[in-house]
Amino acid sequence: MSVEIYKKIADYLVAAEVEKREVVKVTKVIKPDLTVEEAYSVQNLLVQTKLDEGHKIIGPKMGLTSKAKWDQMGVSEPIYGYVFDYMLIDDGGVLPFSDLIHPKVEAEIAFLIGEDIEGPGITAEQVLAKTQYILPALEIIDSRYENFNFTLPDVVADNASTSRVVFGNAHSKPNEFALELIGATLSINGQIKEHGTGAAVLGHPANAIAELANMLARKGDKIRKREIILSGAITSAVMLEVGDSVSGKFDGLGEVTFFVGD
Ligand code: OOG
Ligand code: MG
Repeated sequence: MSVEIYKKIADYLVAAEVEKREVVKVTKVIKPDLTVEEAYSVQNLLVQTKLDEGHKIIGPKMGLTSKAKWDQMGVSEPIYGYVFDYMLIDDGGVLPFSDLIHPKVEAEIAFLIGEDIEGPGITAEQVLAKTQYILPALEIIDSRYENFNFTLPDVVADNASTSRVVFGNAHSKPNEFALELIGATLSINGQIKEHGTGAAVLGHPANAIAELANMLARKGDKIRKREIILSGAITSAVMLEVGDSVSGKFDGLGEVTFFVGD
């Protein structure tokens, strides 16, 4: 019985993404008592649907890892979702606005993983030792829910609003920087919209990756070699419009940009 309802919710959310239309949150119209654990079962089915369609996982991602995001979204617990190959946009490339519903952008620090990381009990130090490179990134989130209005189980079921990602071309070794001290700015059309530091992400972005490994361990899963993982937005997300020229600048890590086309 429950598997049927999880599948119904997964299909509801995949259809919203494919048809590029917002829907009412699951806890309002399908299952008011959906728990976070059940929501991850829905997410598993949604991910499986995409795998069955031939899409490949680039890596899991963390979300809701900073106070700025907690205050903006009204949900204050870290979550994870999955980034797929069809979501990638080249650094300096174009995001067609008409492909999405109501996109927002976030500045994030990404980790290219050099060795499998299997929880529980993983620490930030272990994550850094198994990280090959650090990359600057911009994530484009596009909640399938109207007005980005959701509860924790809703957003987990919706693959953590994951939609598109731009990874920067610059690669840095993790030991070259104190990631918690890196300053990041998010600018649109040359104007700074948001700024923050790496420490905003659970004290240190590697803590977010460690937390991810420990959360994945609860379902018998792990972080895999060669995955590229977003550690979560440093600042609030910013709404995008056609014609926006977007830039994320990270001290020492470099810049990543994209343009919003129609
Ligand atoms: C959920 C996704 C959050 C992040 O980096 O915090 C996220 C949302 O805000 O819609 O990707
Ligand atoms: Mg994000």
